[in-house]
Amino acid sequence: MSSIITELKNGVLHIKLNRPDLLNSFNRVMALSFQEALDNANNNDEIRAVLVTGEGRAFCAGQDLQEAISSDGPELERIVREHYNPIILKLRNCQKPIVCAVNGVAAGAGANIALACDIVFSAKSASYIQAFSKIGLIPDSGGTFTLPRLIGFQKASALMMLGDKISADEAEKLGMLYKVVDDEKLMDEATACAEKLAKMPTKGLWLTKSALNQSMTNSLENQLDLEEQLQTAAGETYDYNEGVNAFLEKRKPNFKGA
Ligand code: T3D
Repeated sequence: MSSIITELKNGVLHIKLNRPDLLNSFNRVMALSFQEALDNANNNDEIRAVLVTGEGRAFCAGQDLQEAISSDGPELERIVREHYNPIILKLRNCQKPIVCAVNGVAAGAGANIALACDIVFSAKSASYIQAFSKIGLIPDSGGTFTLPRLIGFQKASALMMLGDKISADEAEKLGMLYKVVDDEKLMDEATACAEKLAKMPTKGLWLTKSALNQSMTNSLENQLDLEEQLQTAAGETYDYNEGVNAFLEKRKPNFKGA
């Protein structure tokens, strides 16, 4: 059984984490397969958006702790360097928008991988746990970068130190995610969003994501310079021309993603 299932449909690469018996926790094979799927999303022009979700009752319980303590398994340093760091960089640097449908509990690296996606939908029954402190670890997978920027330093400190489980509604209220939806509507809503993105100007969306990525660390002056540079690049795309012409001609645009 493959630990990552992929399917390309209507311009969207669906990526499903598939180790449901272990709540989709990551072992090395799954981490490397996930990276491969993200590389494919980035490099294949037919893919214009990505949708990540989990099989079964969980989204992802983070690192497979059996593997982490096994003498045959990769040591902790390699797990972070070769599994989670590349996953987060590939999510943030993927030139296609990434929607995440959190279908159940998201713990440890599983929570921080979800938060690194561009638009996060959550099932109402899902929950979020910065589980690391409970086993003496620090939050990895970009958590110490992303979470304080999403919800503020104080709330992030408390969630990371206490390791409390929070509900989807609470996570939405804190600003951790885009939208909570009823469980039975989760996949329909998240798929509709990904399919909508897949018909939009892909290059423009990537330039937007790139600007947002850099806004995390830039000064206002540097960010304004960056906007000038990226707007110039956006103005050179086919889709910009098509968008303006369609508006003026009062018709629907037909974006190519170029
Ligand atoms: O080397 C390193 O570790 C560095 C990398 C760090 C990155 C990290 O992600 S560290 C954080 C690792 N994750 C956790 O600490 C979370 C562990 N899991 C849980 O706390 C709970 O399972 C949940 C809160 C996520 C869900 O609880 P519940 O009660 O709904 O389910 P459960 O009964 O605990 O789990 C169901 C099964 O999945 C169970 O197996 P069994 O008894 O049916 O055979 C459980 O052992 C297994 N499972 C759940 N999480 C993991 C796991 N097995 C291995 N690794 C897991 N992370």
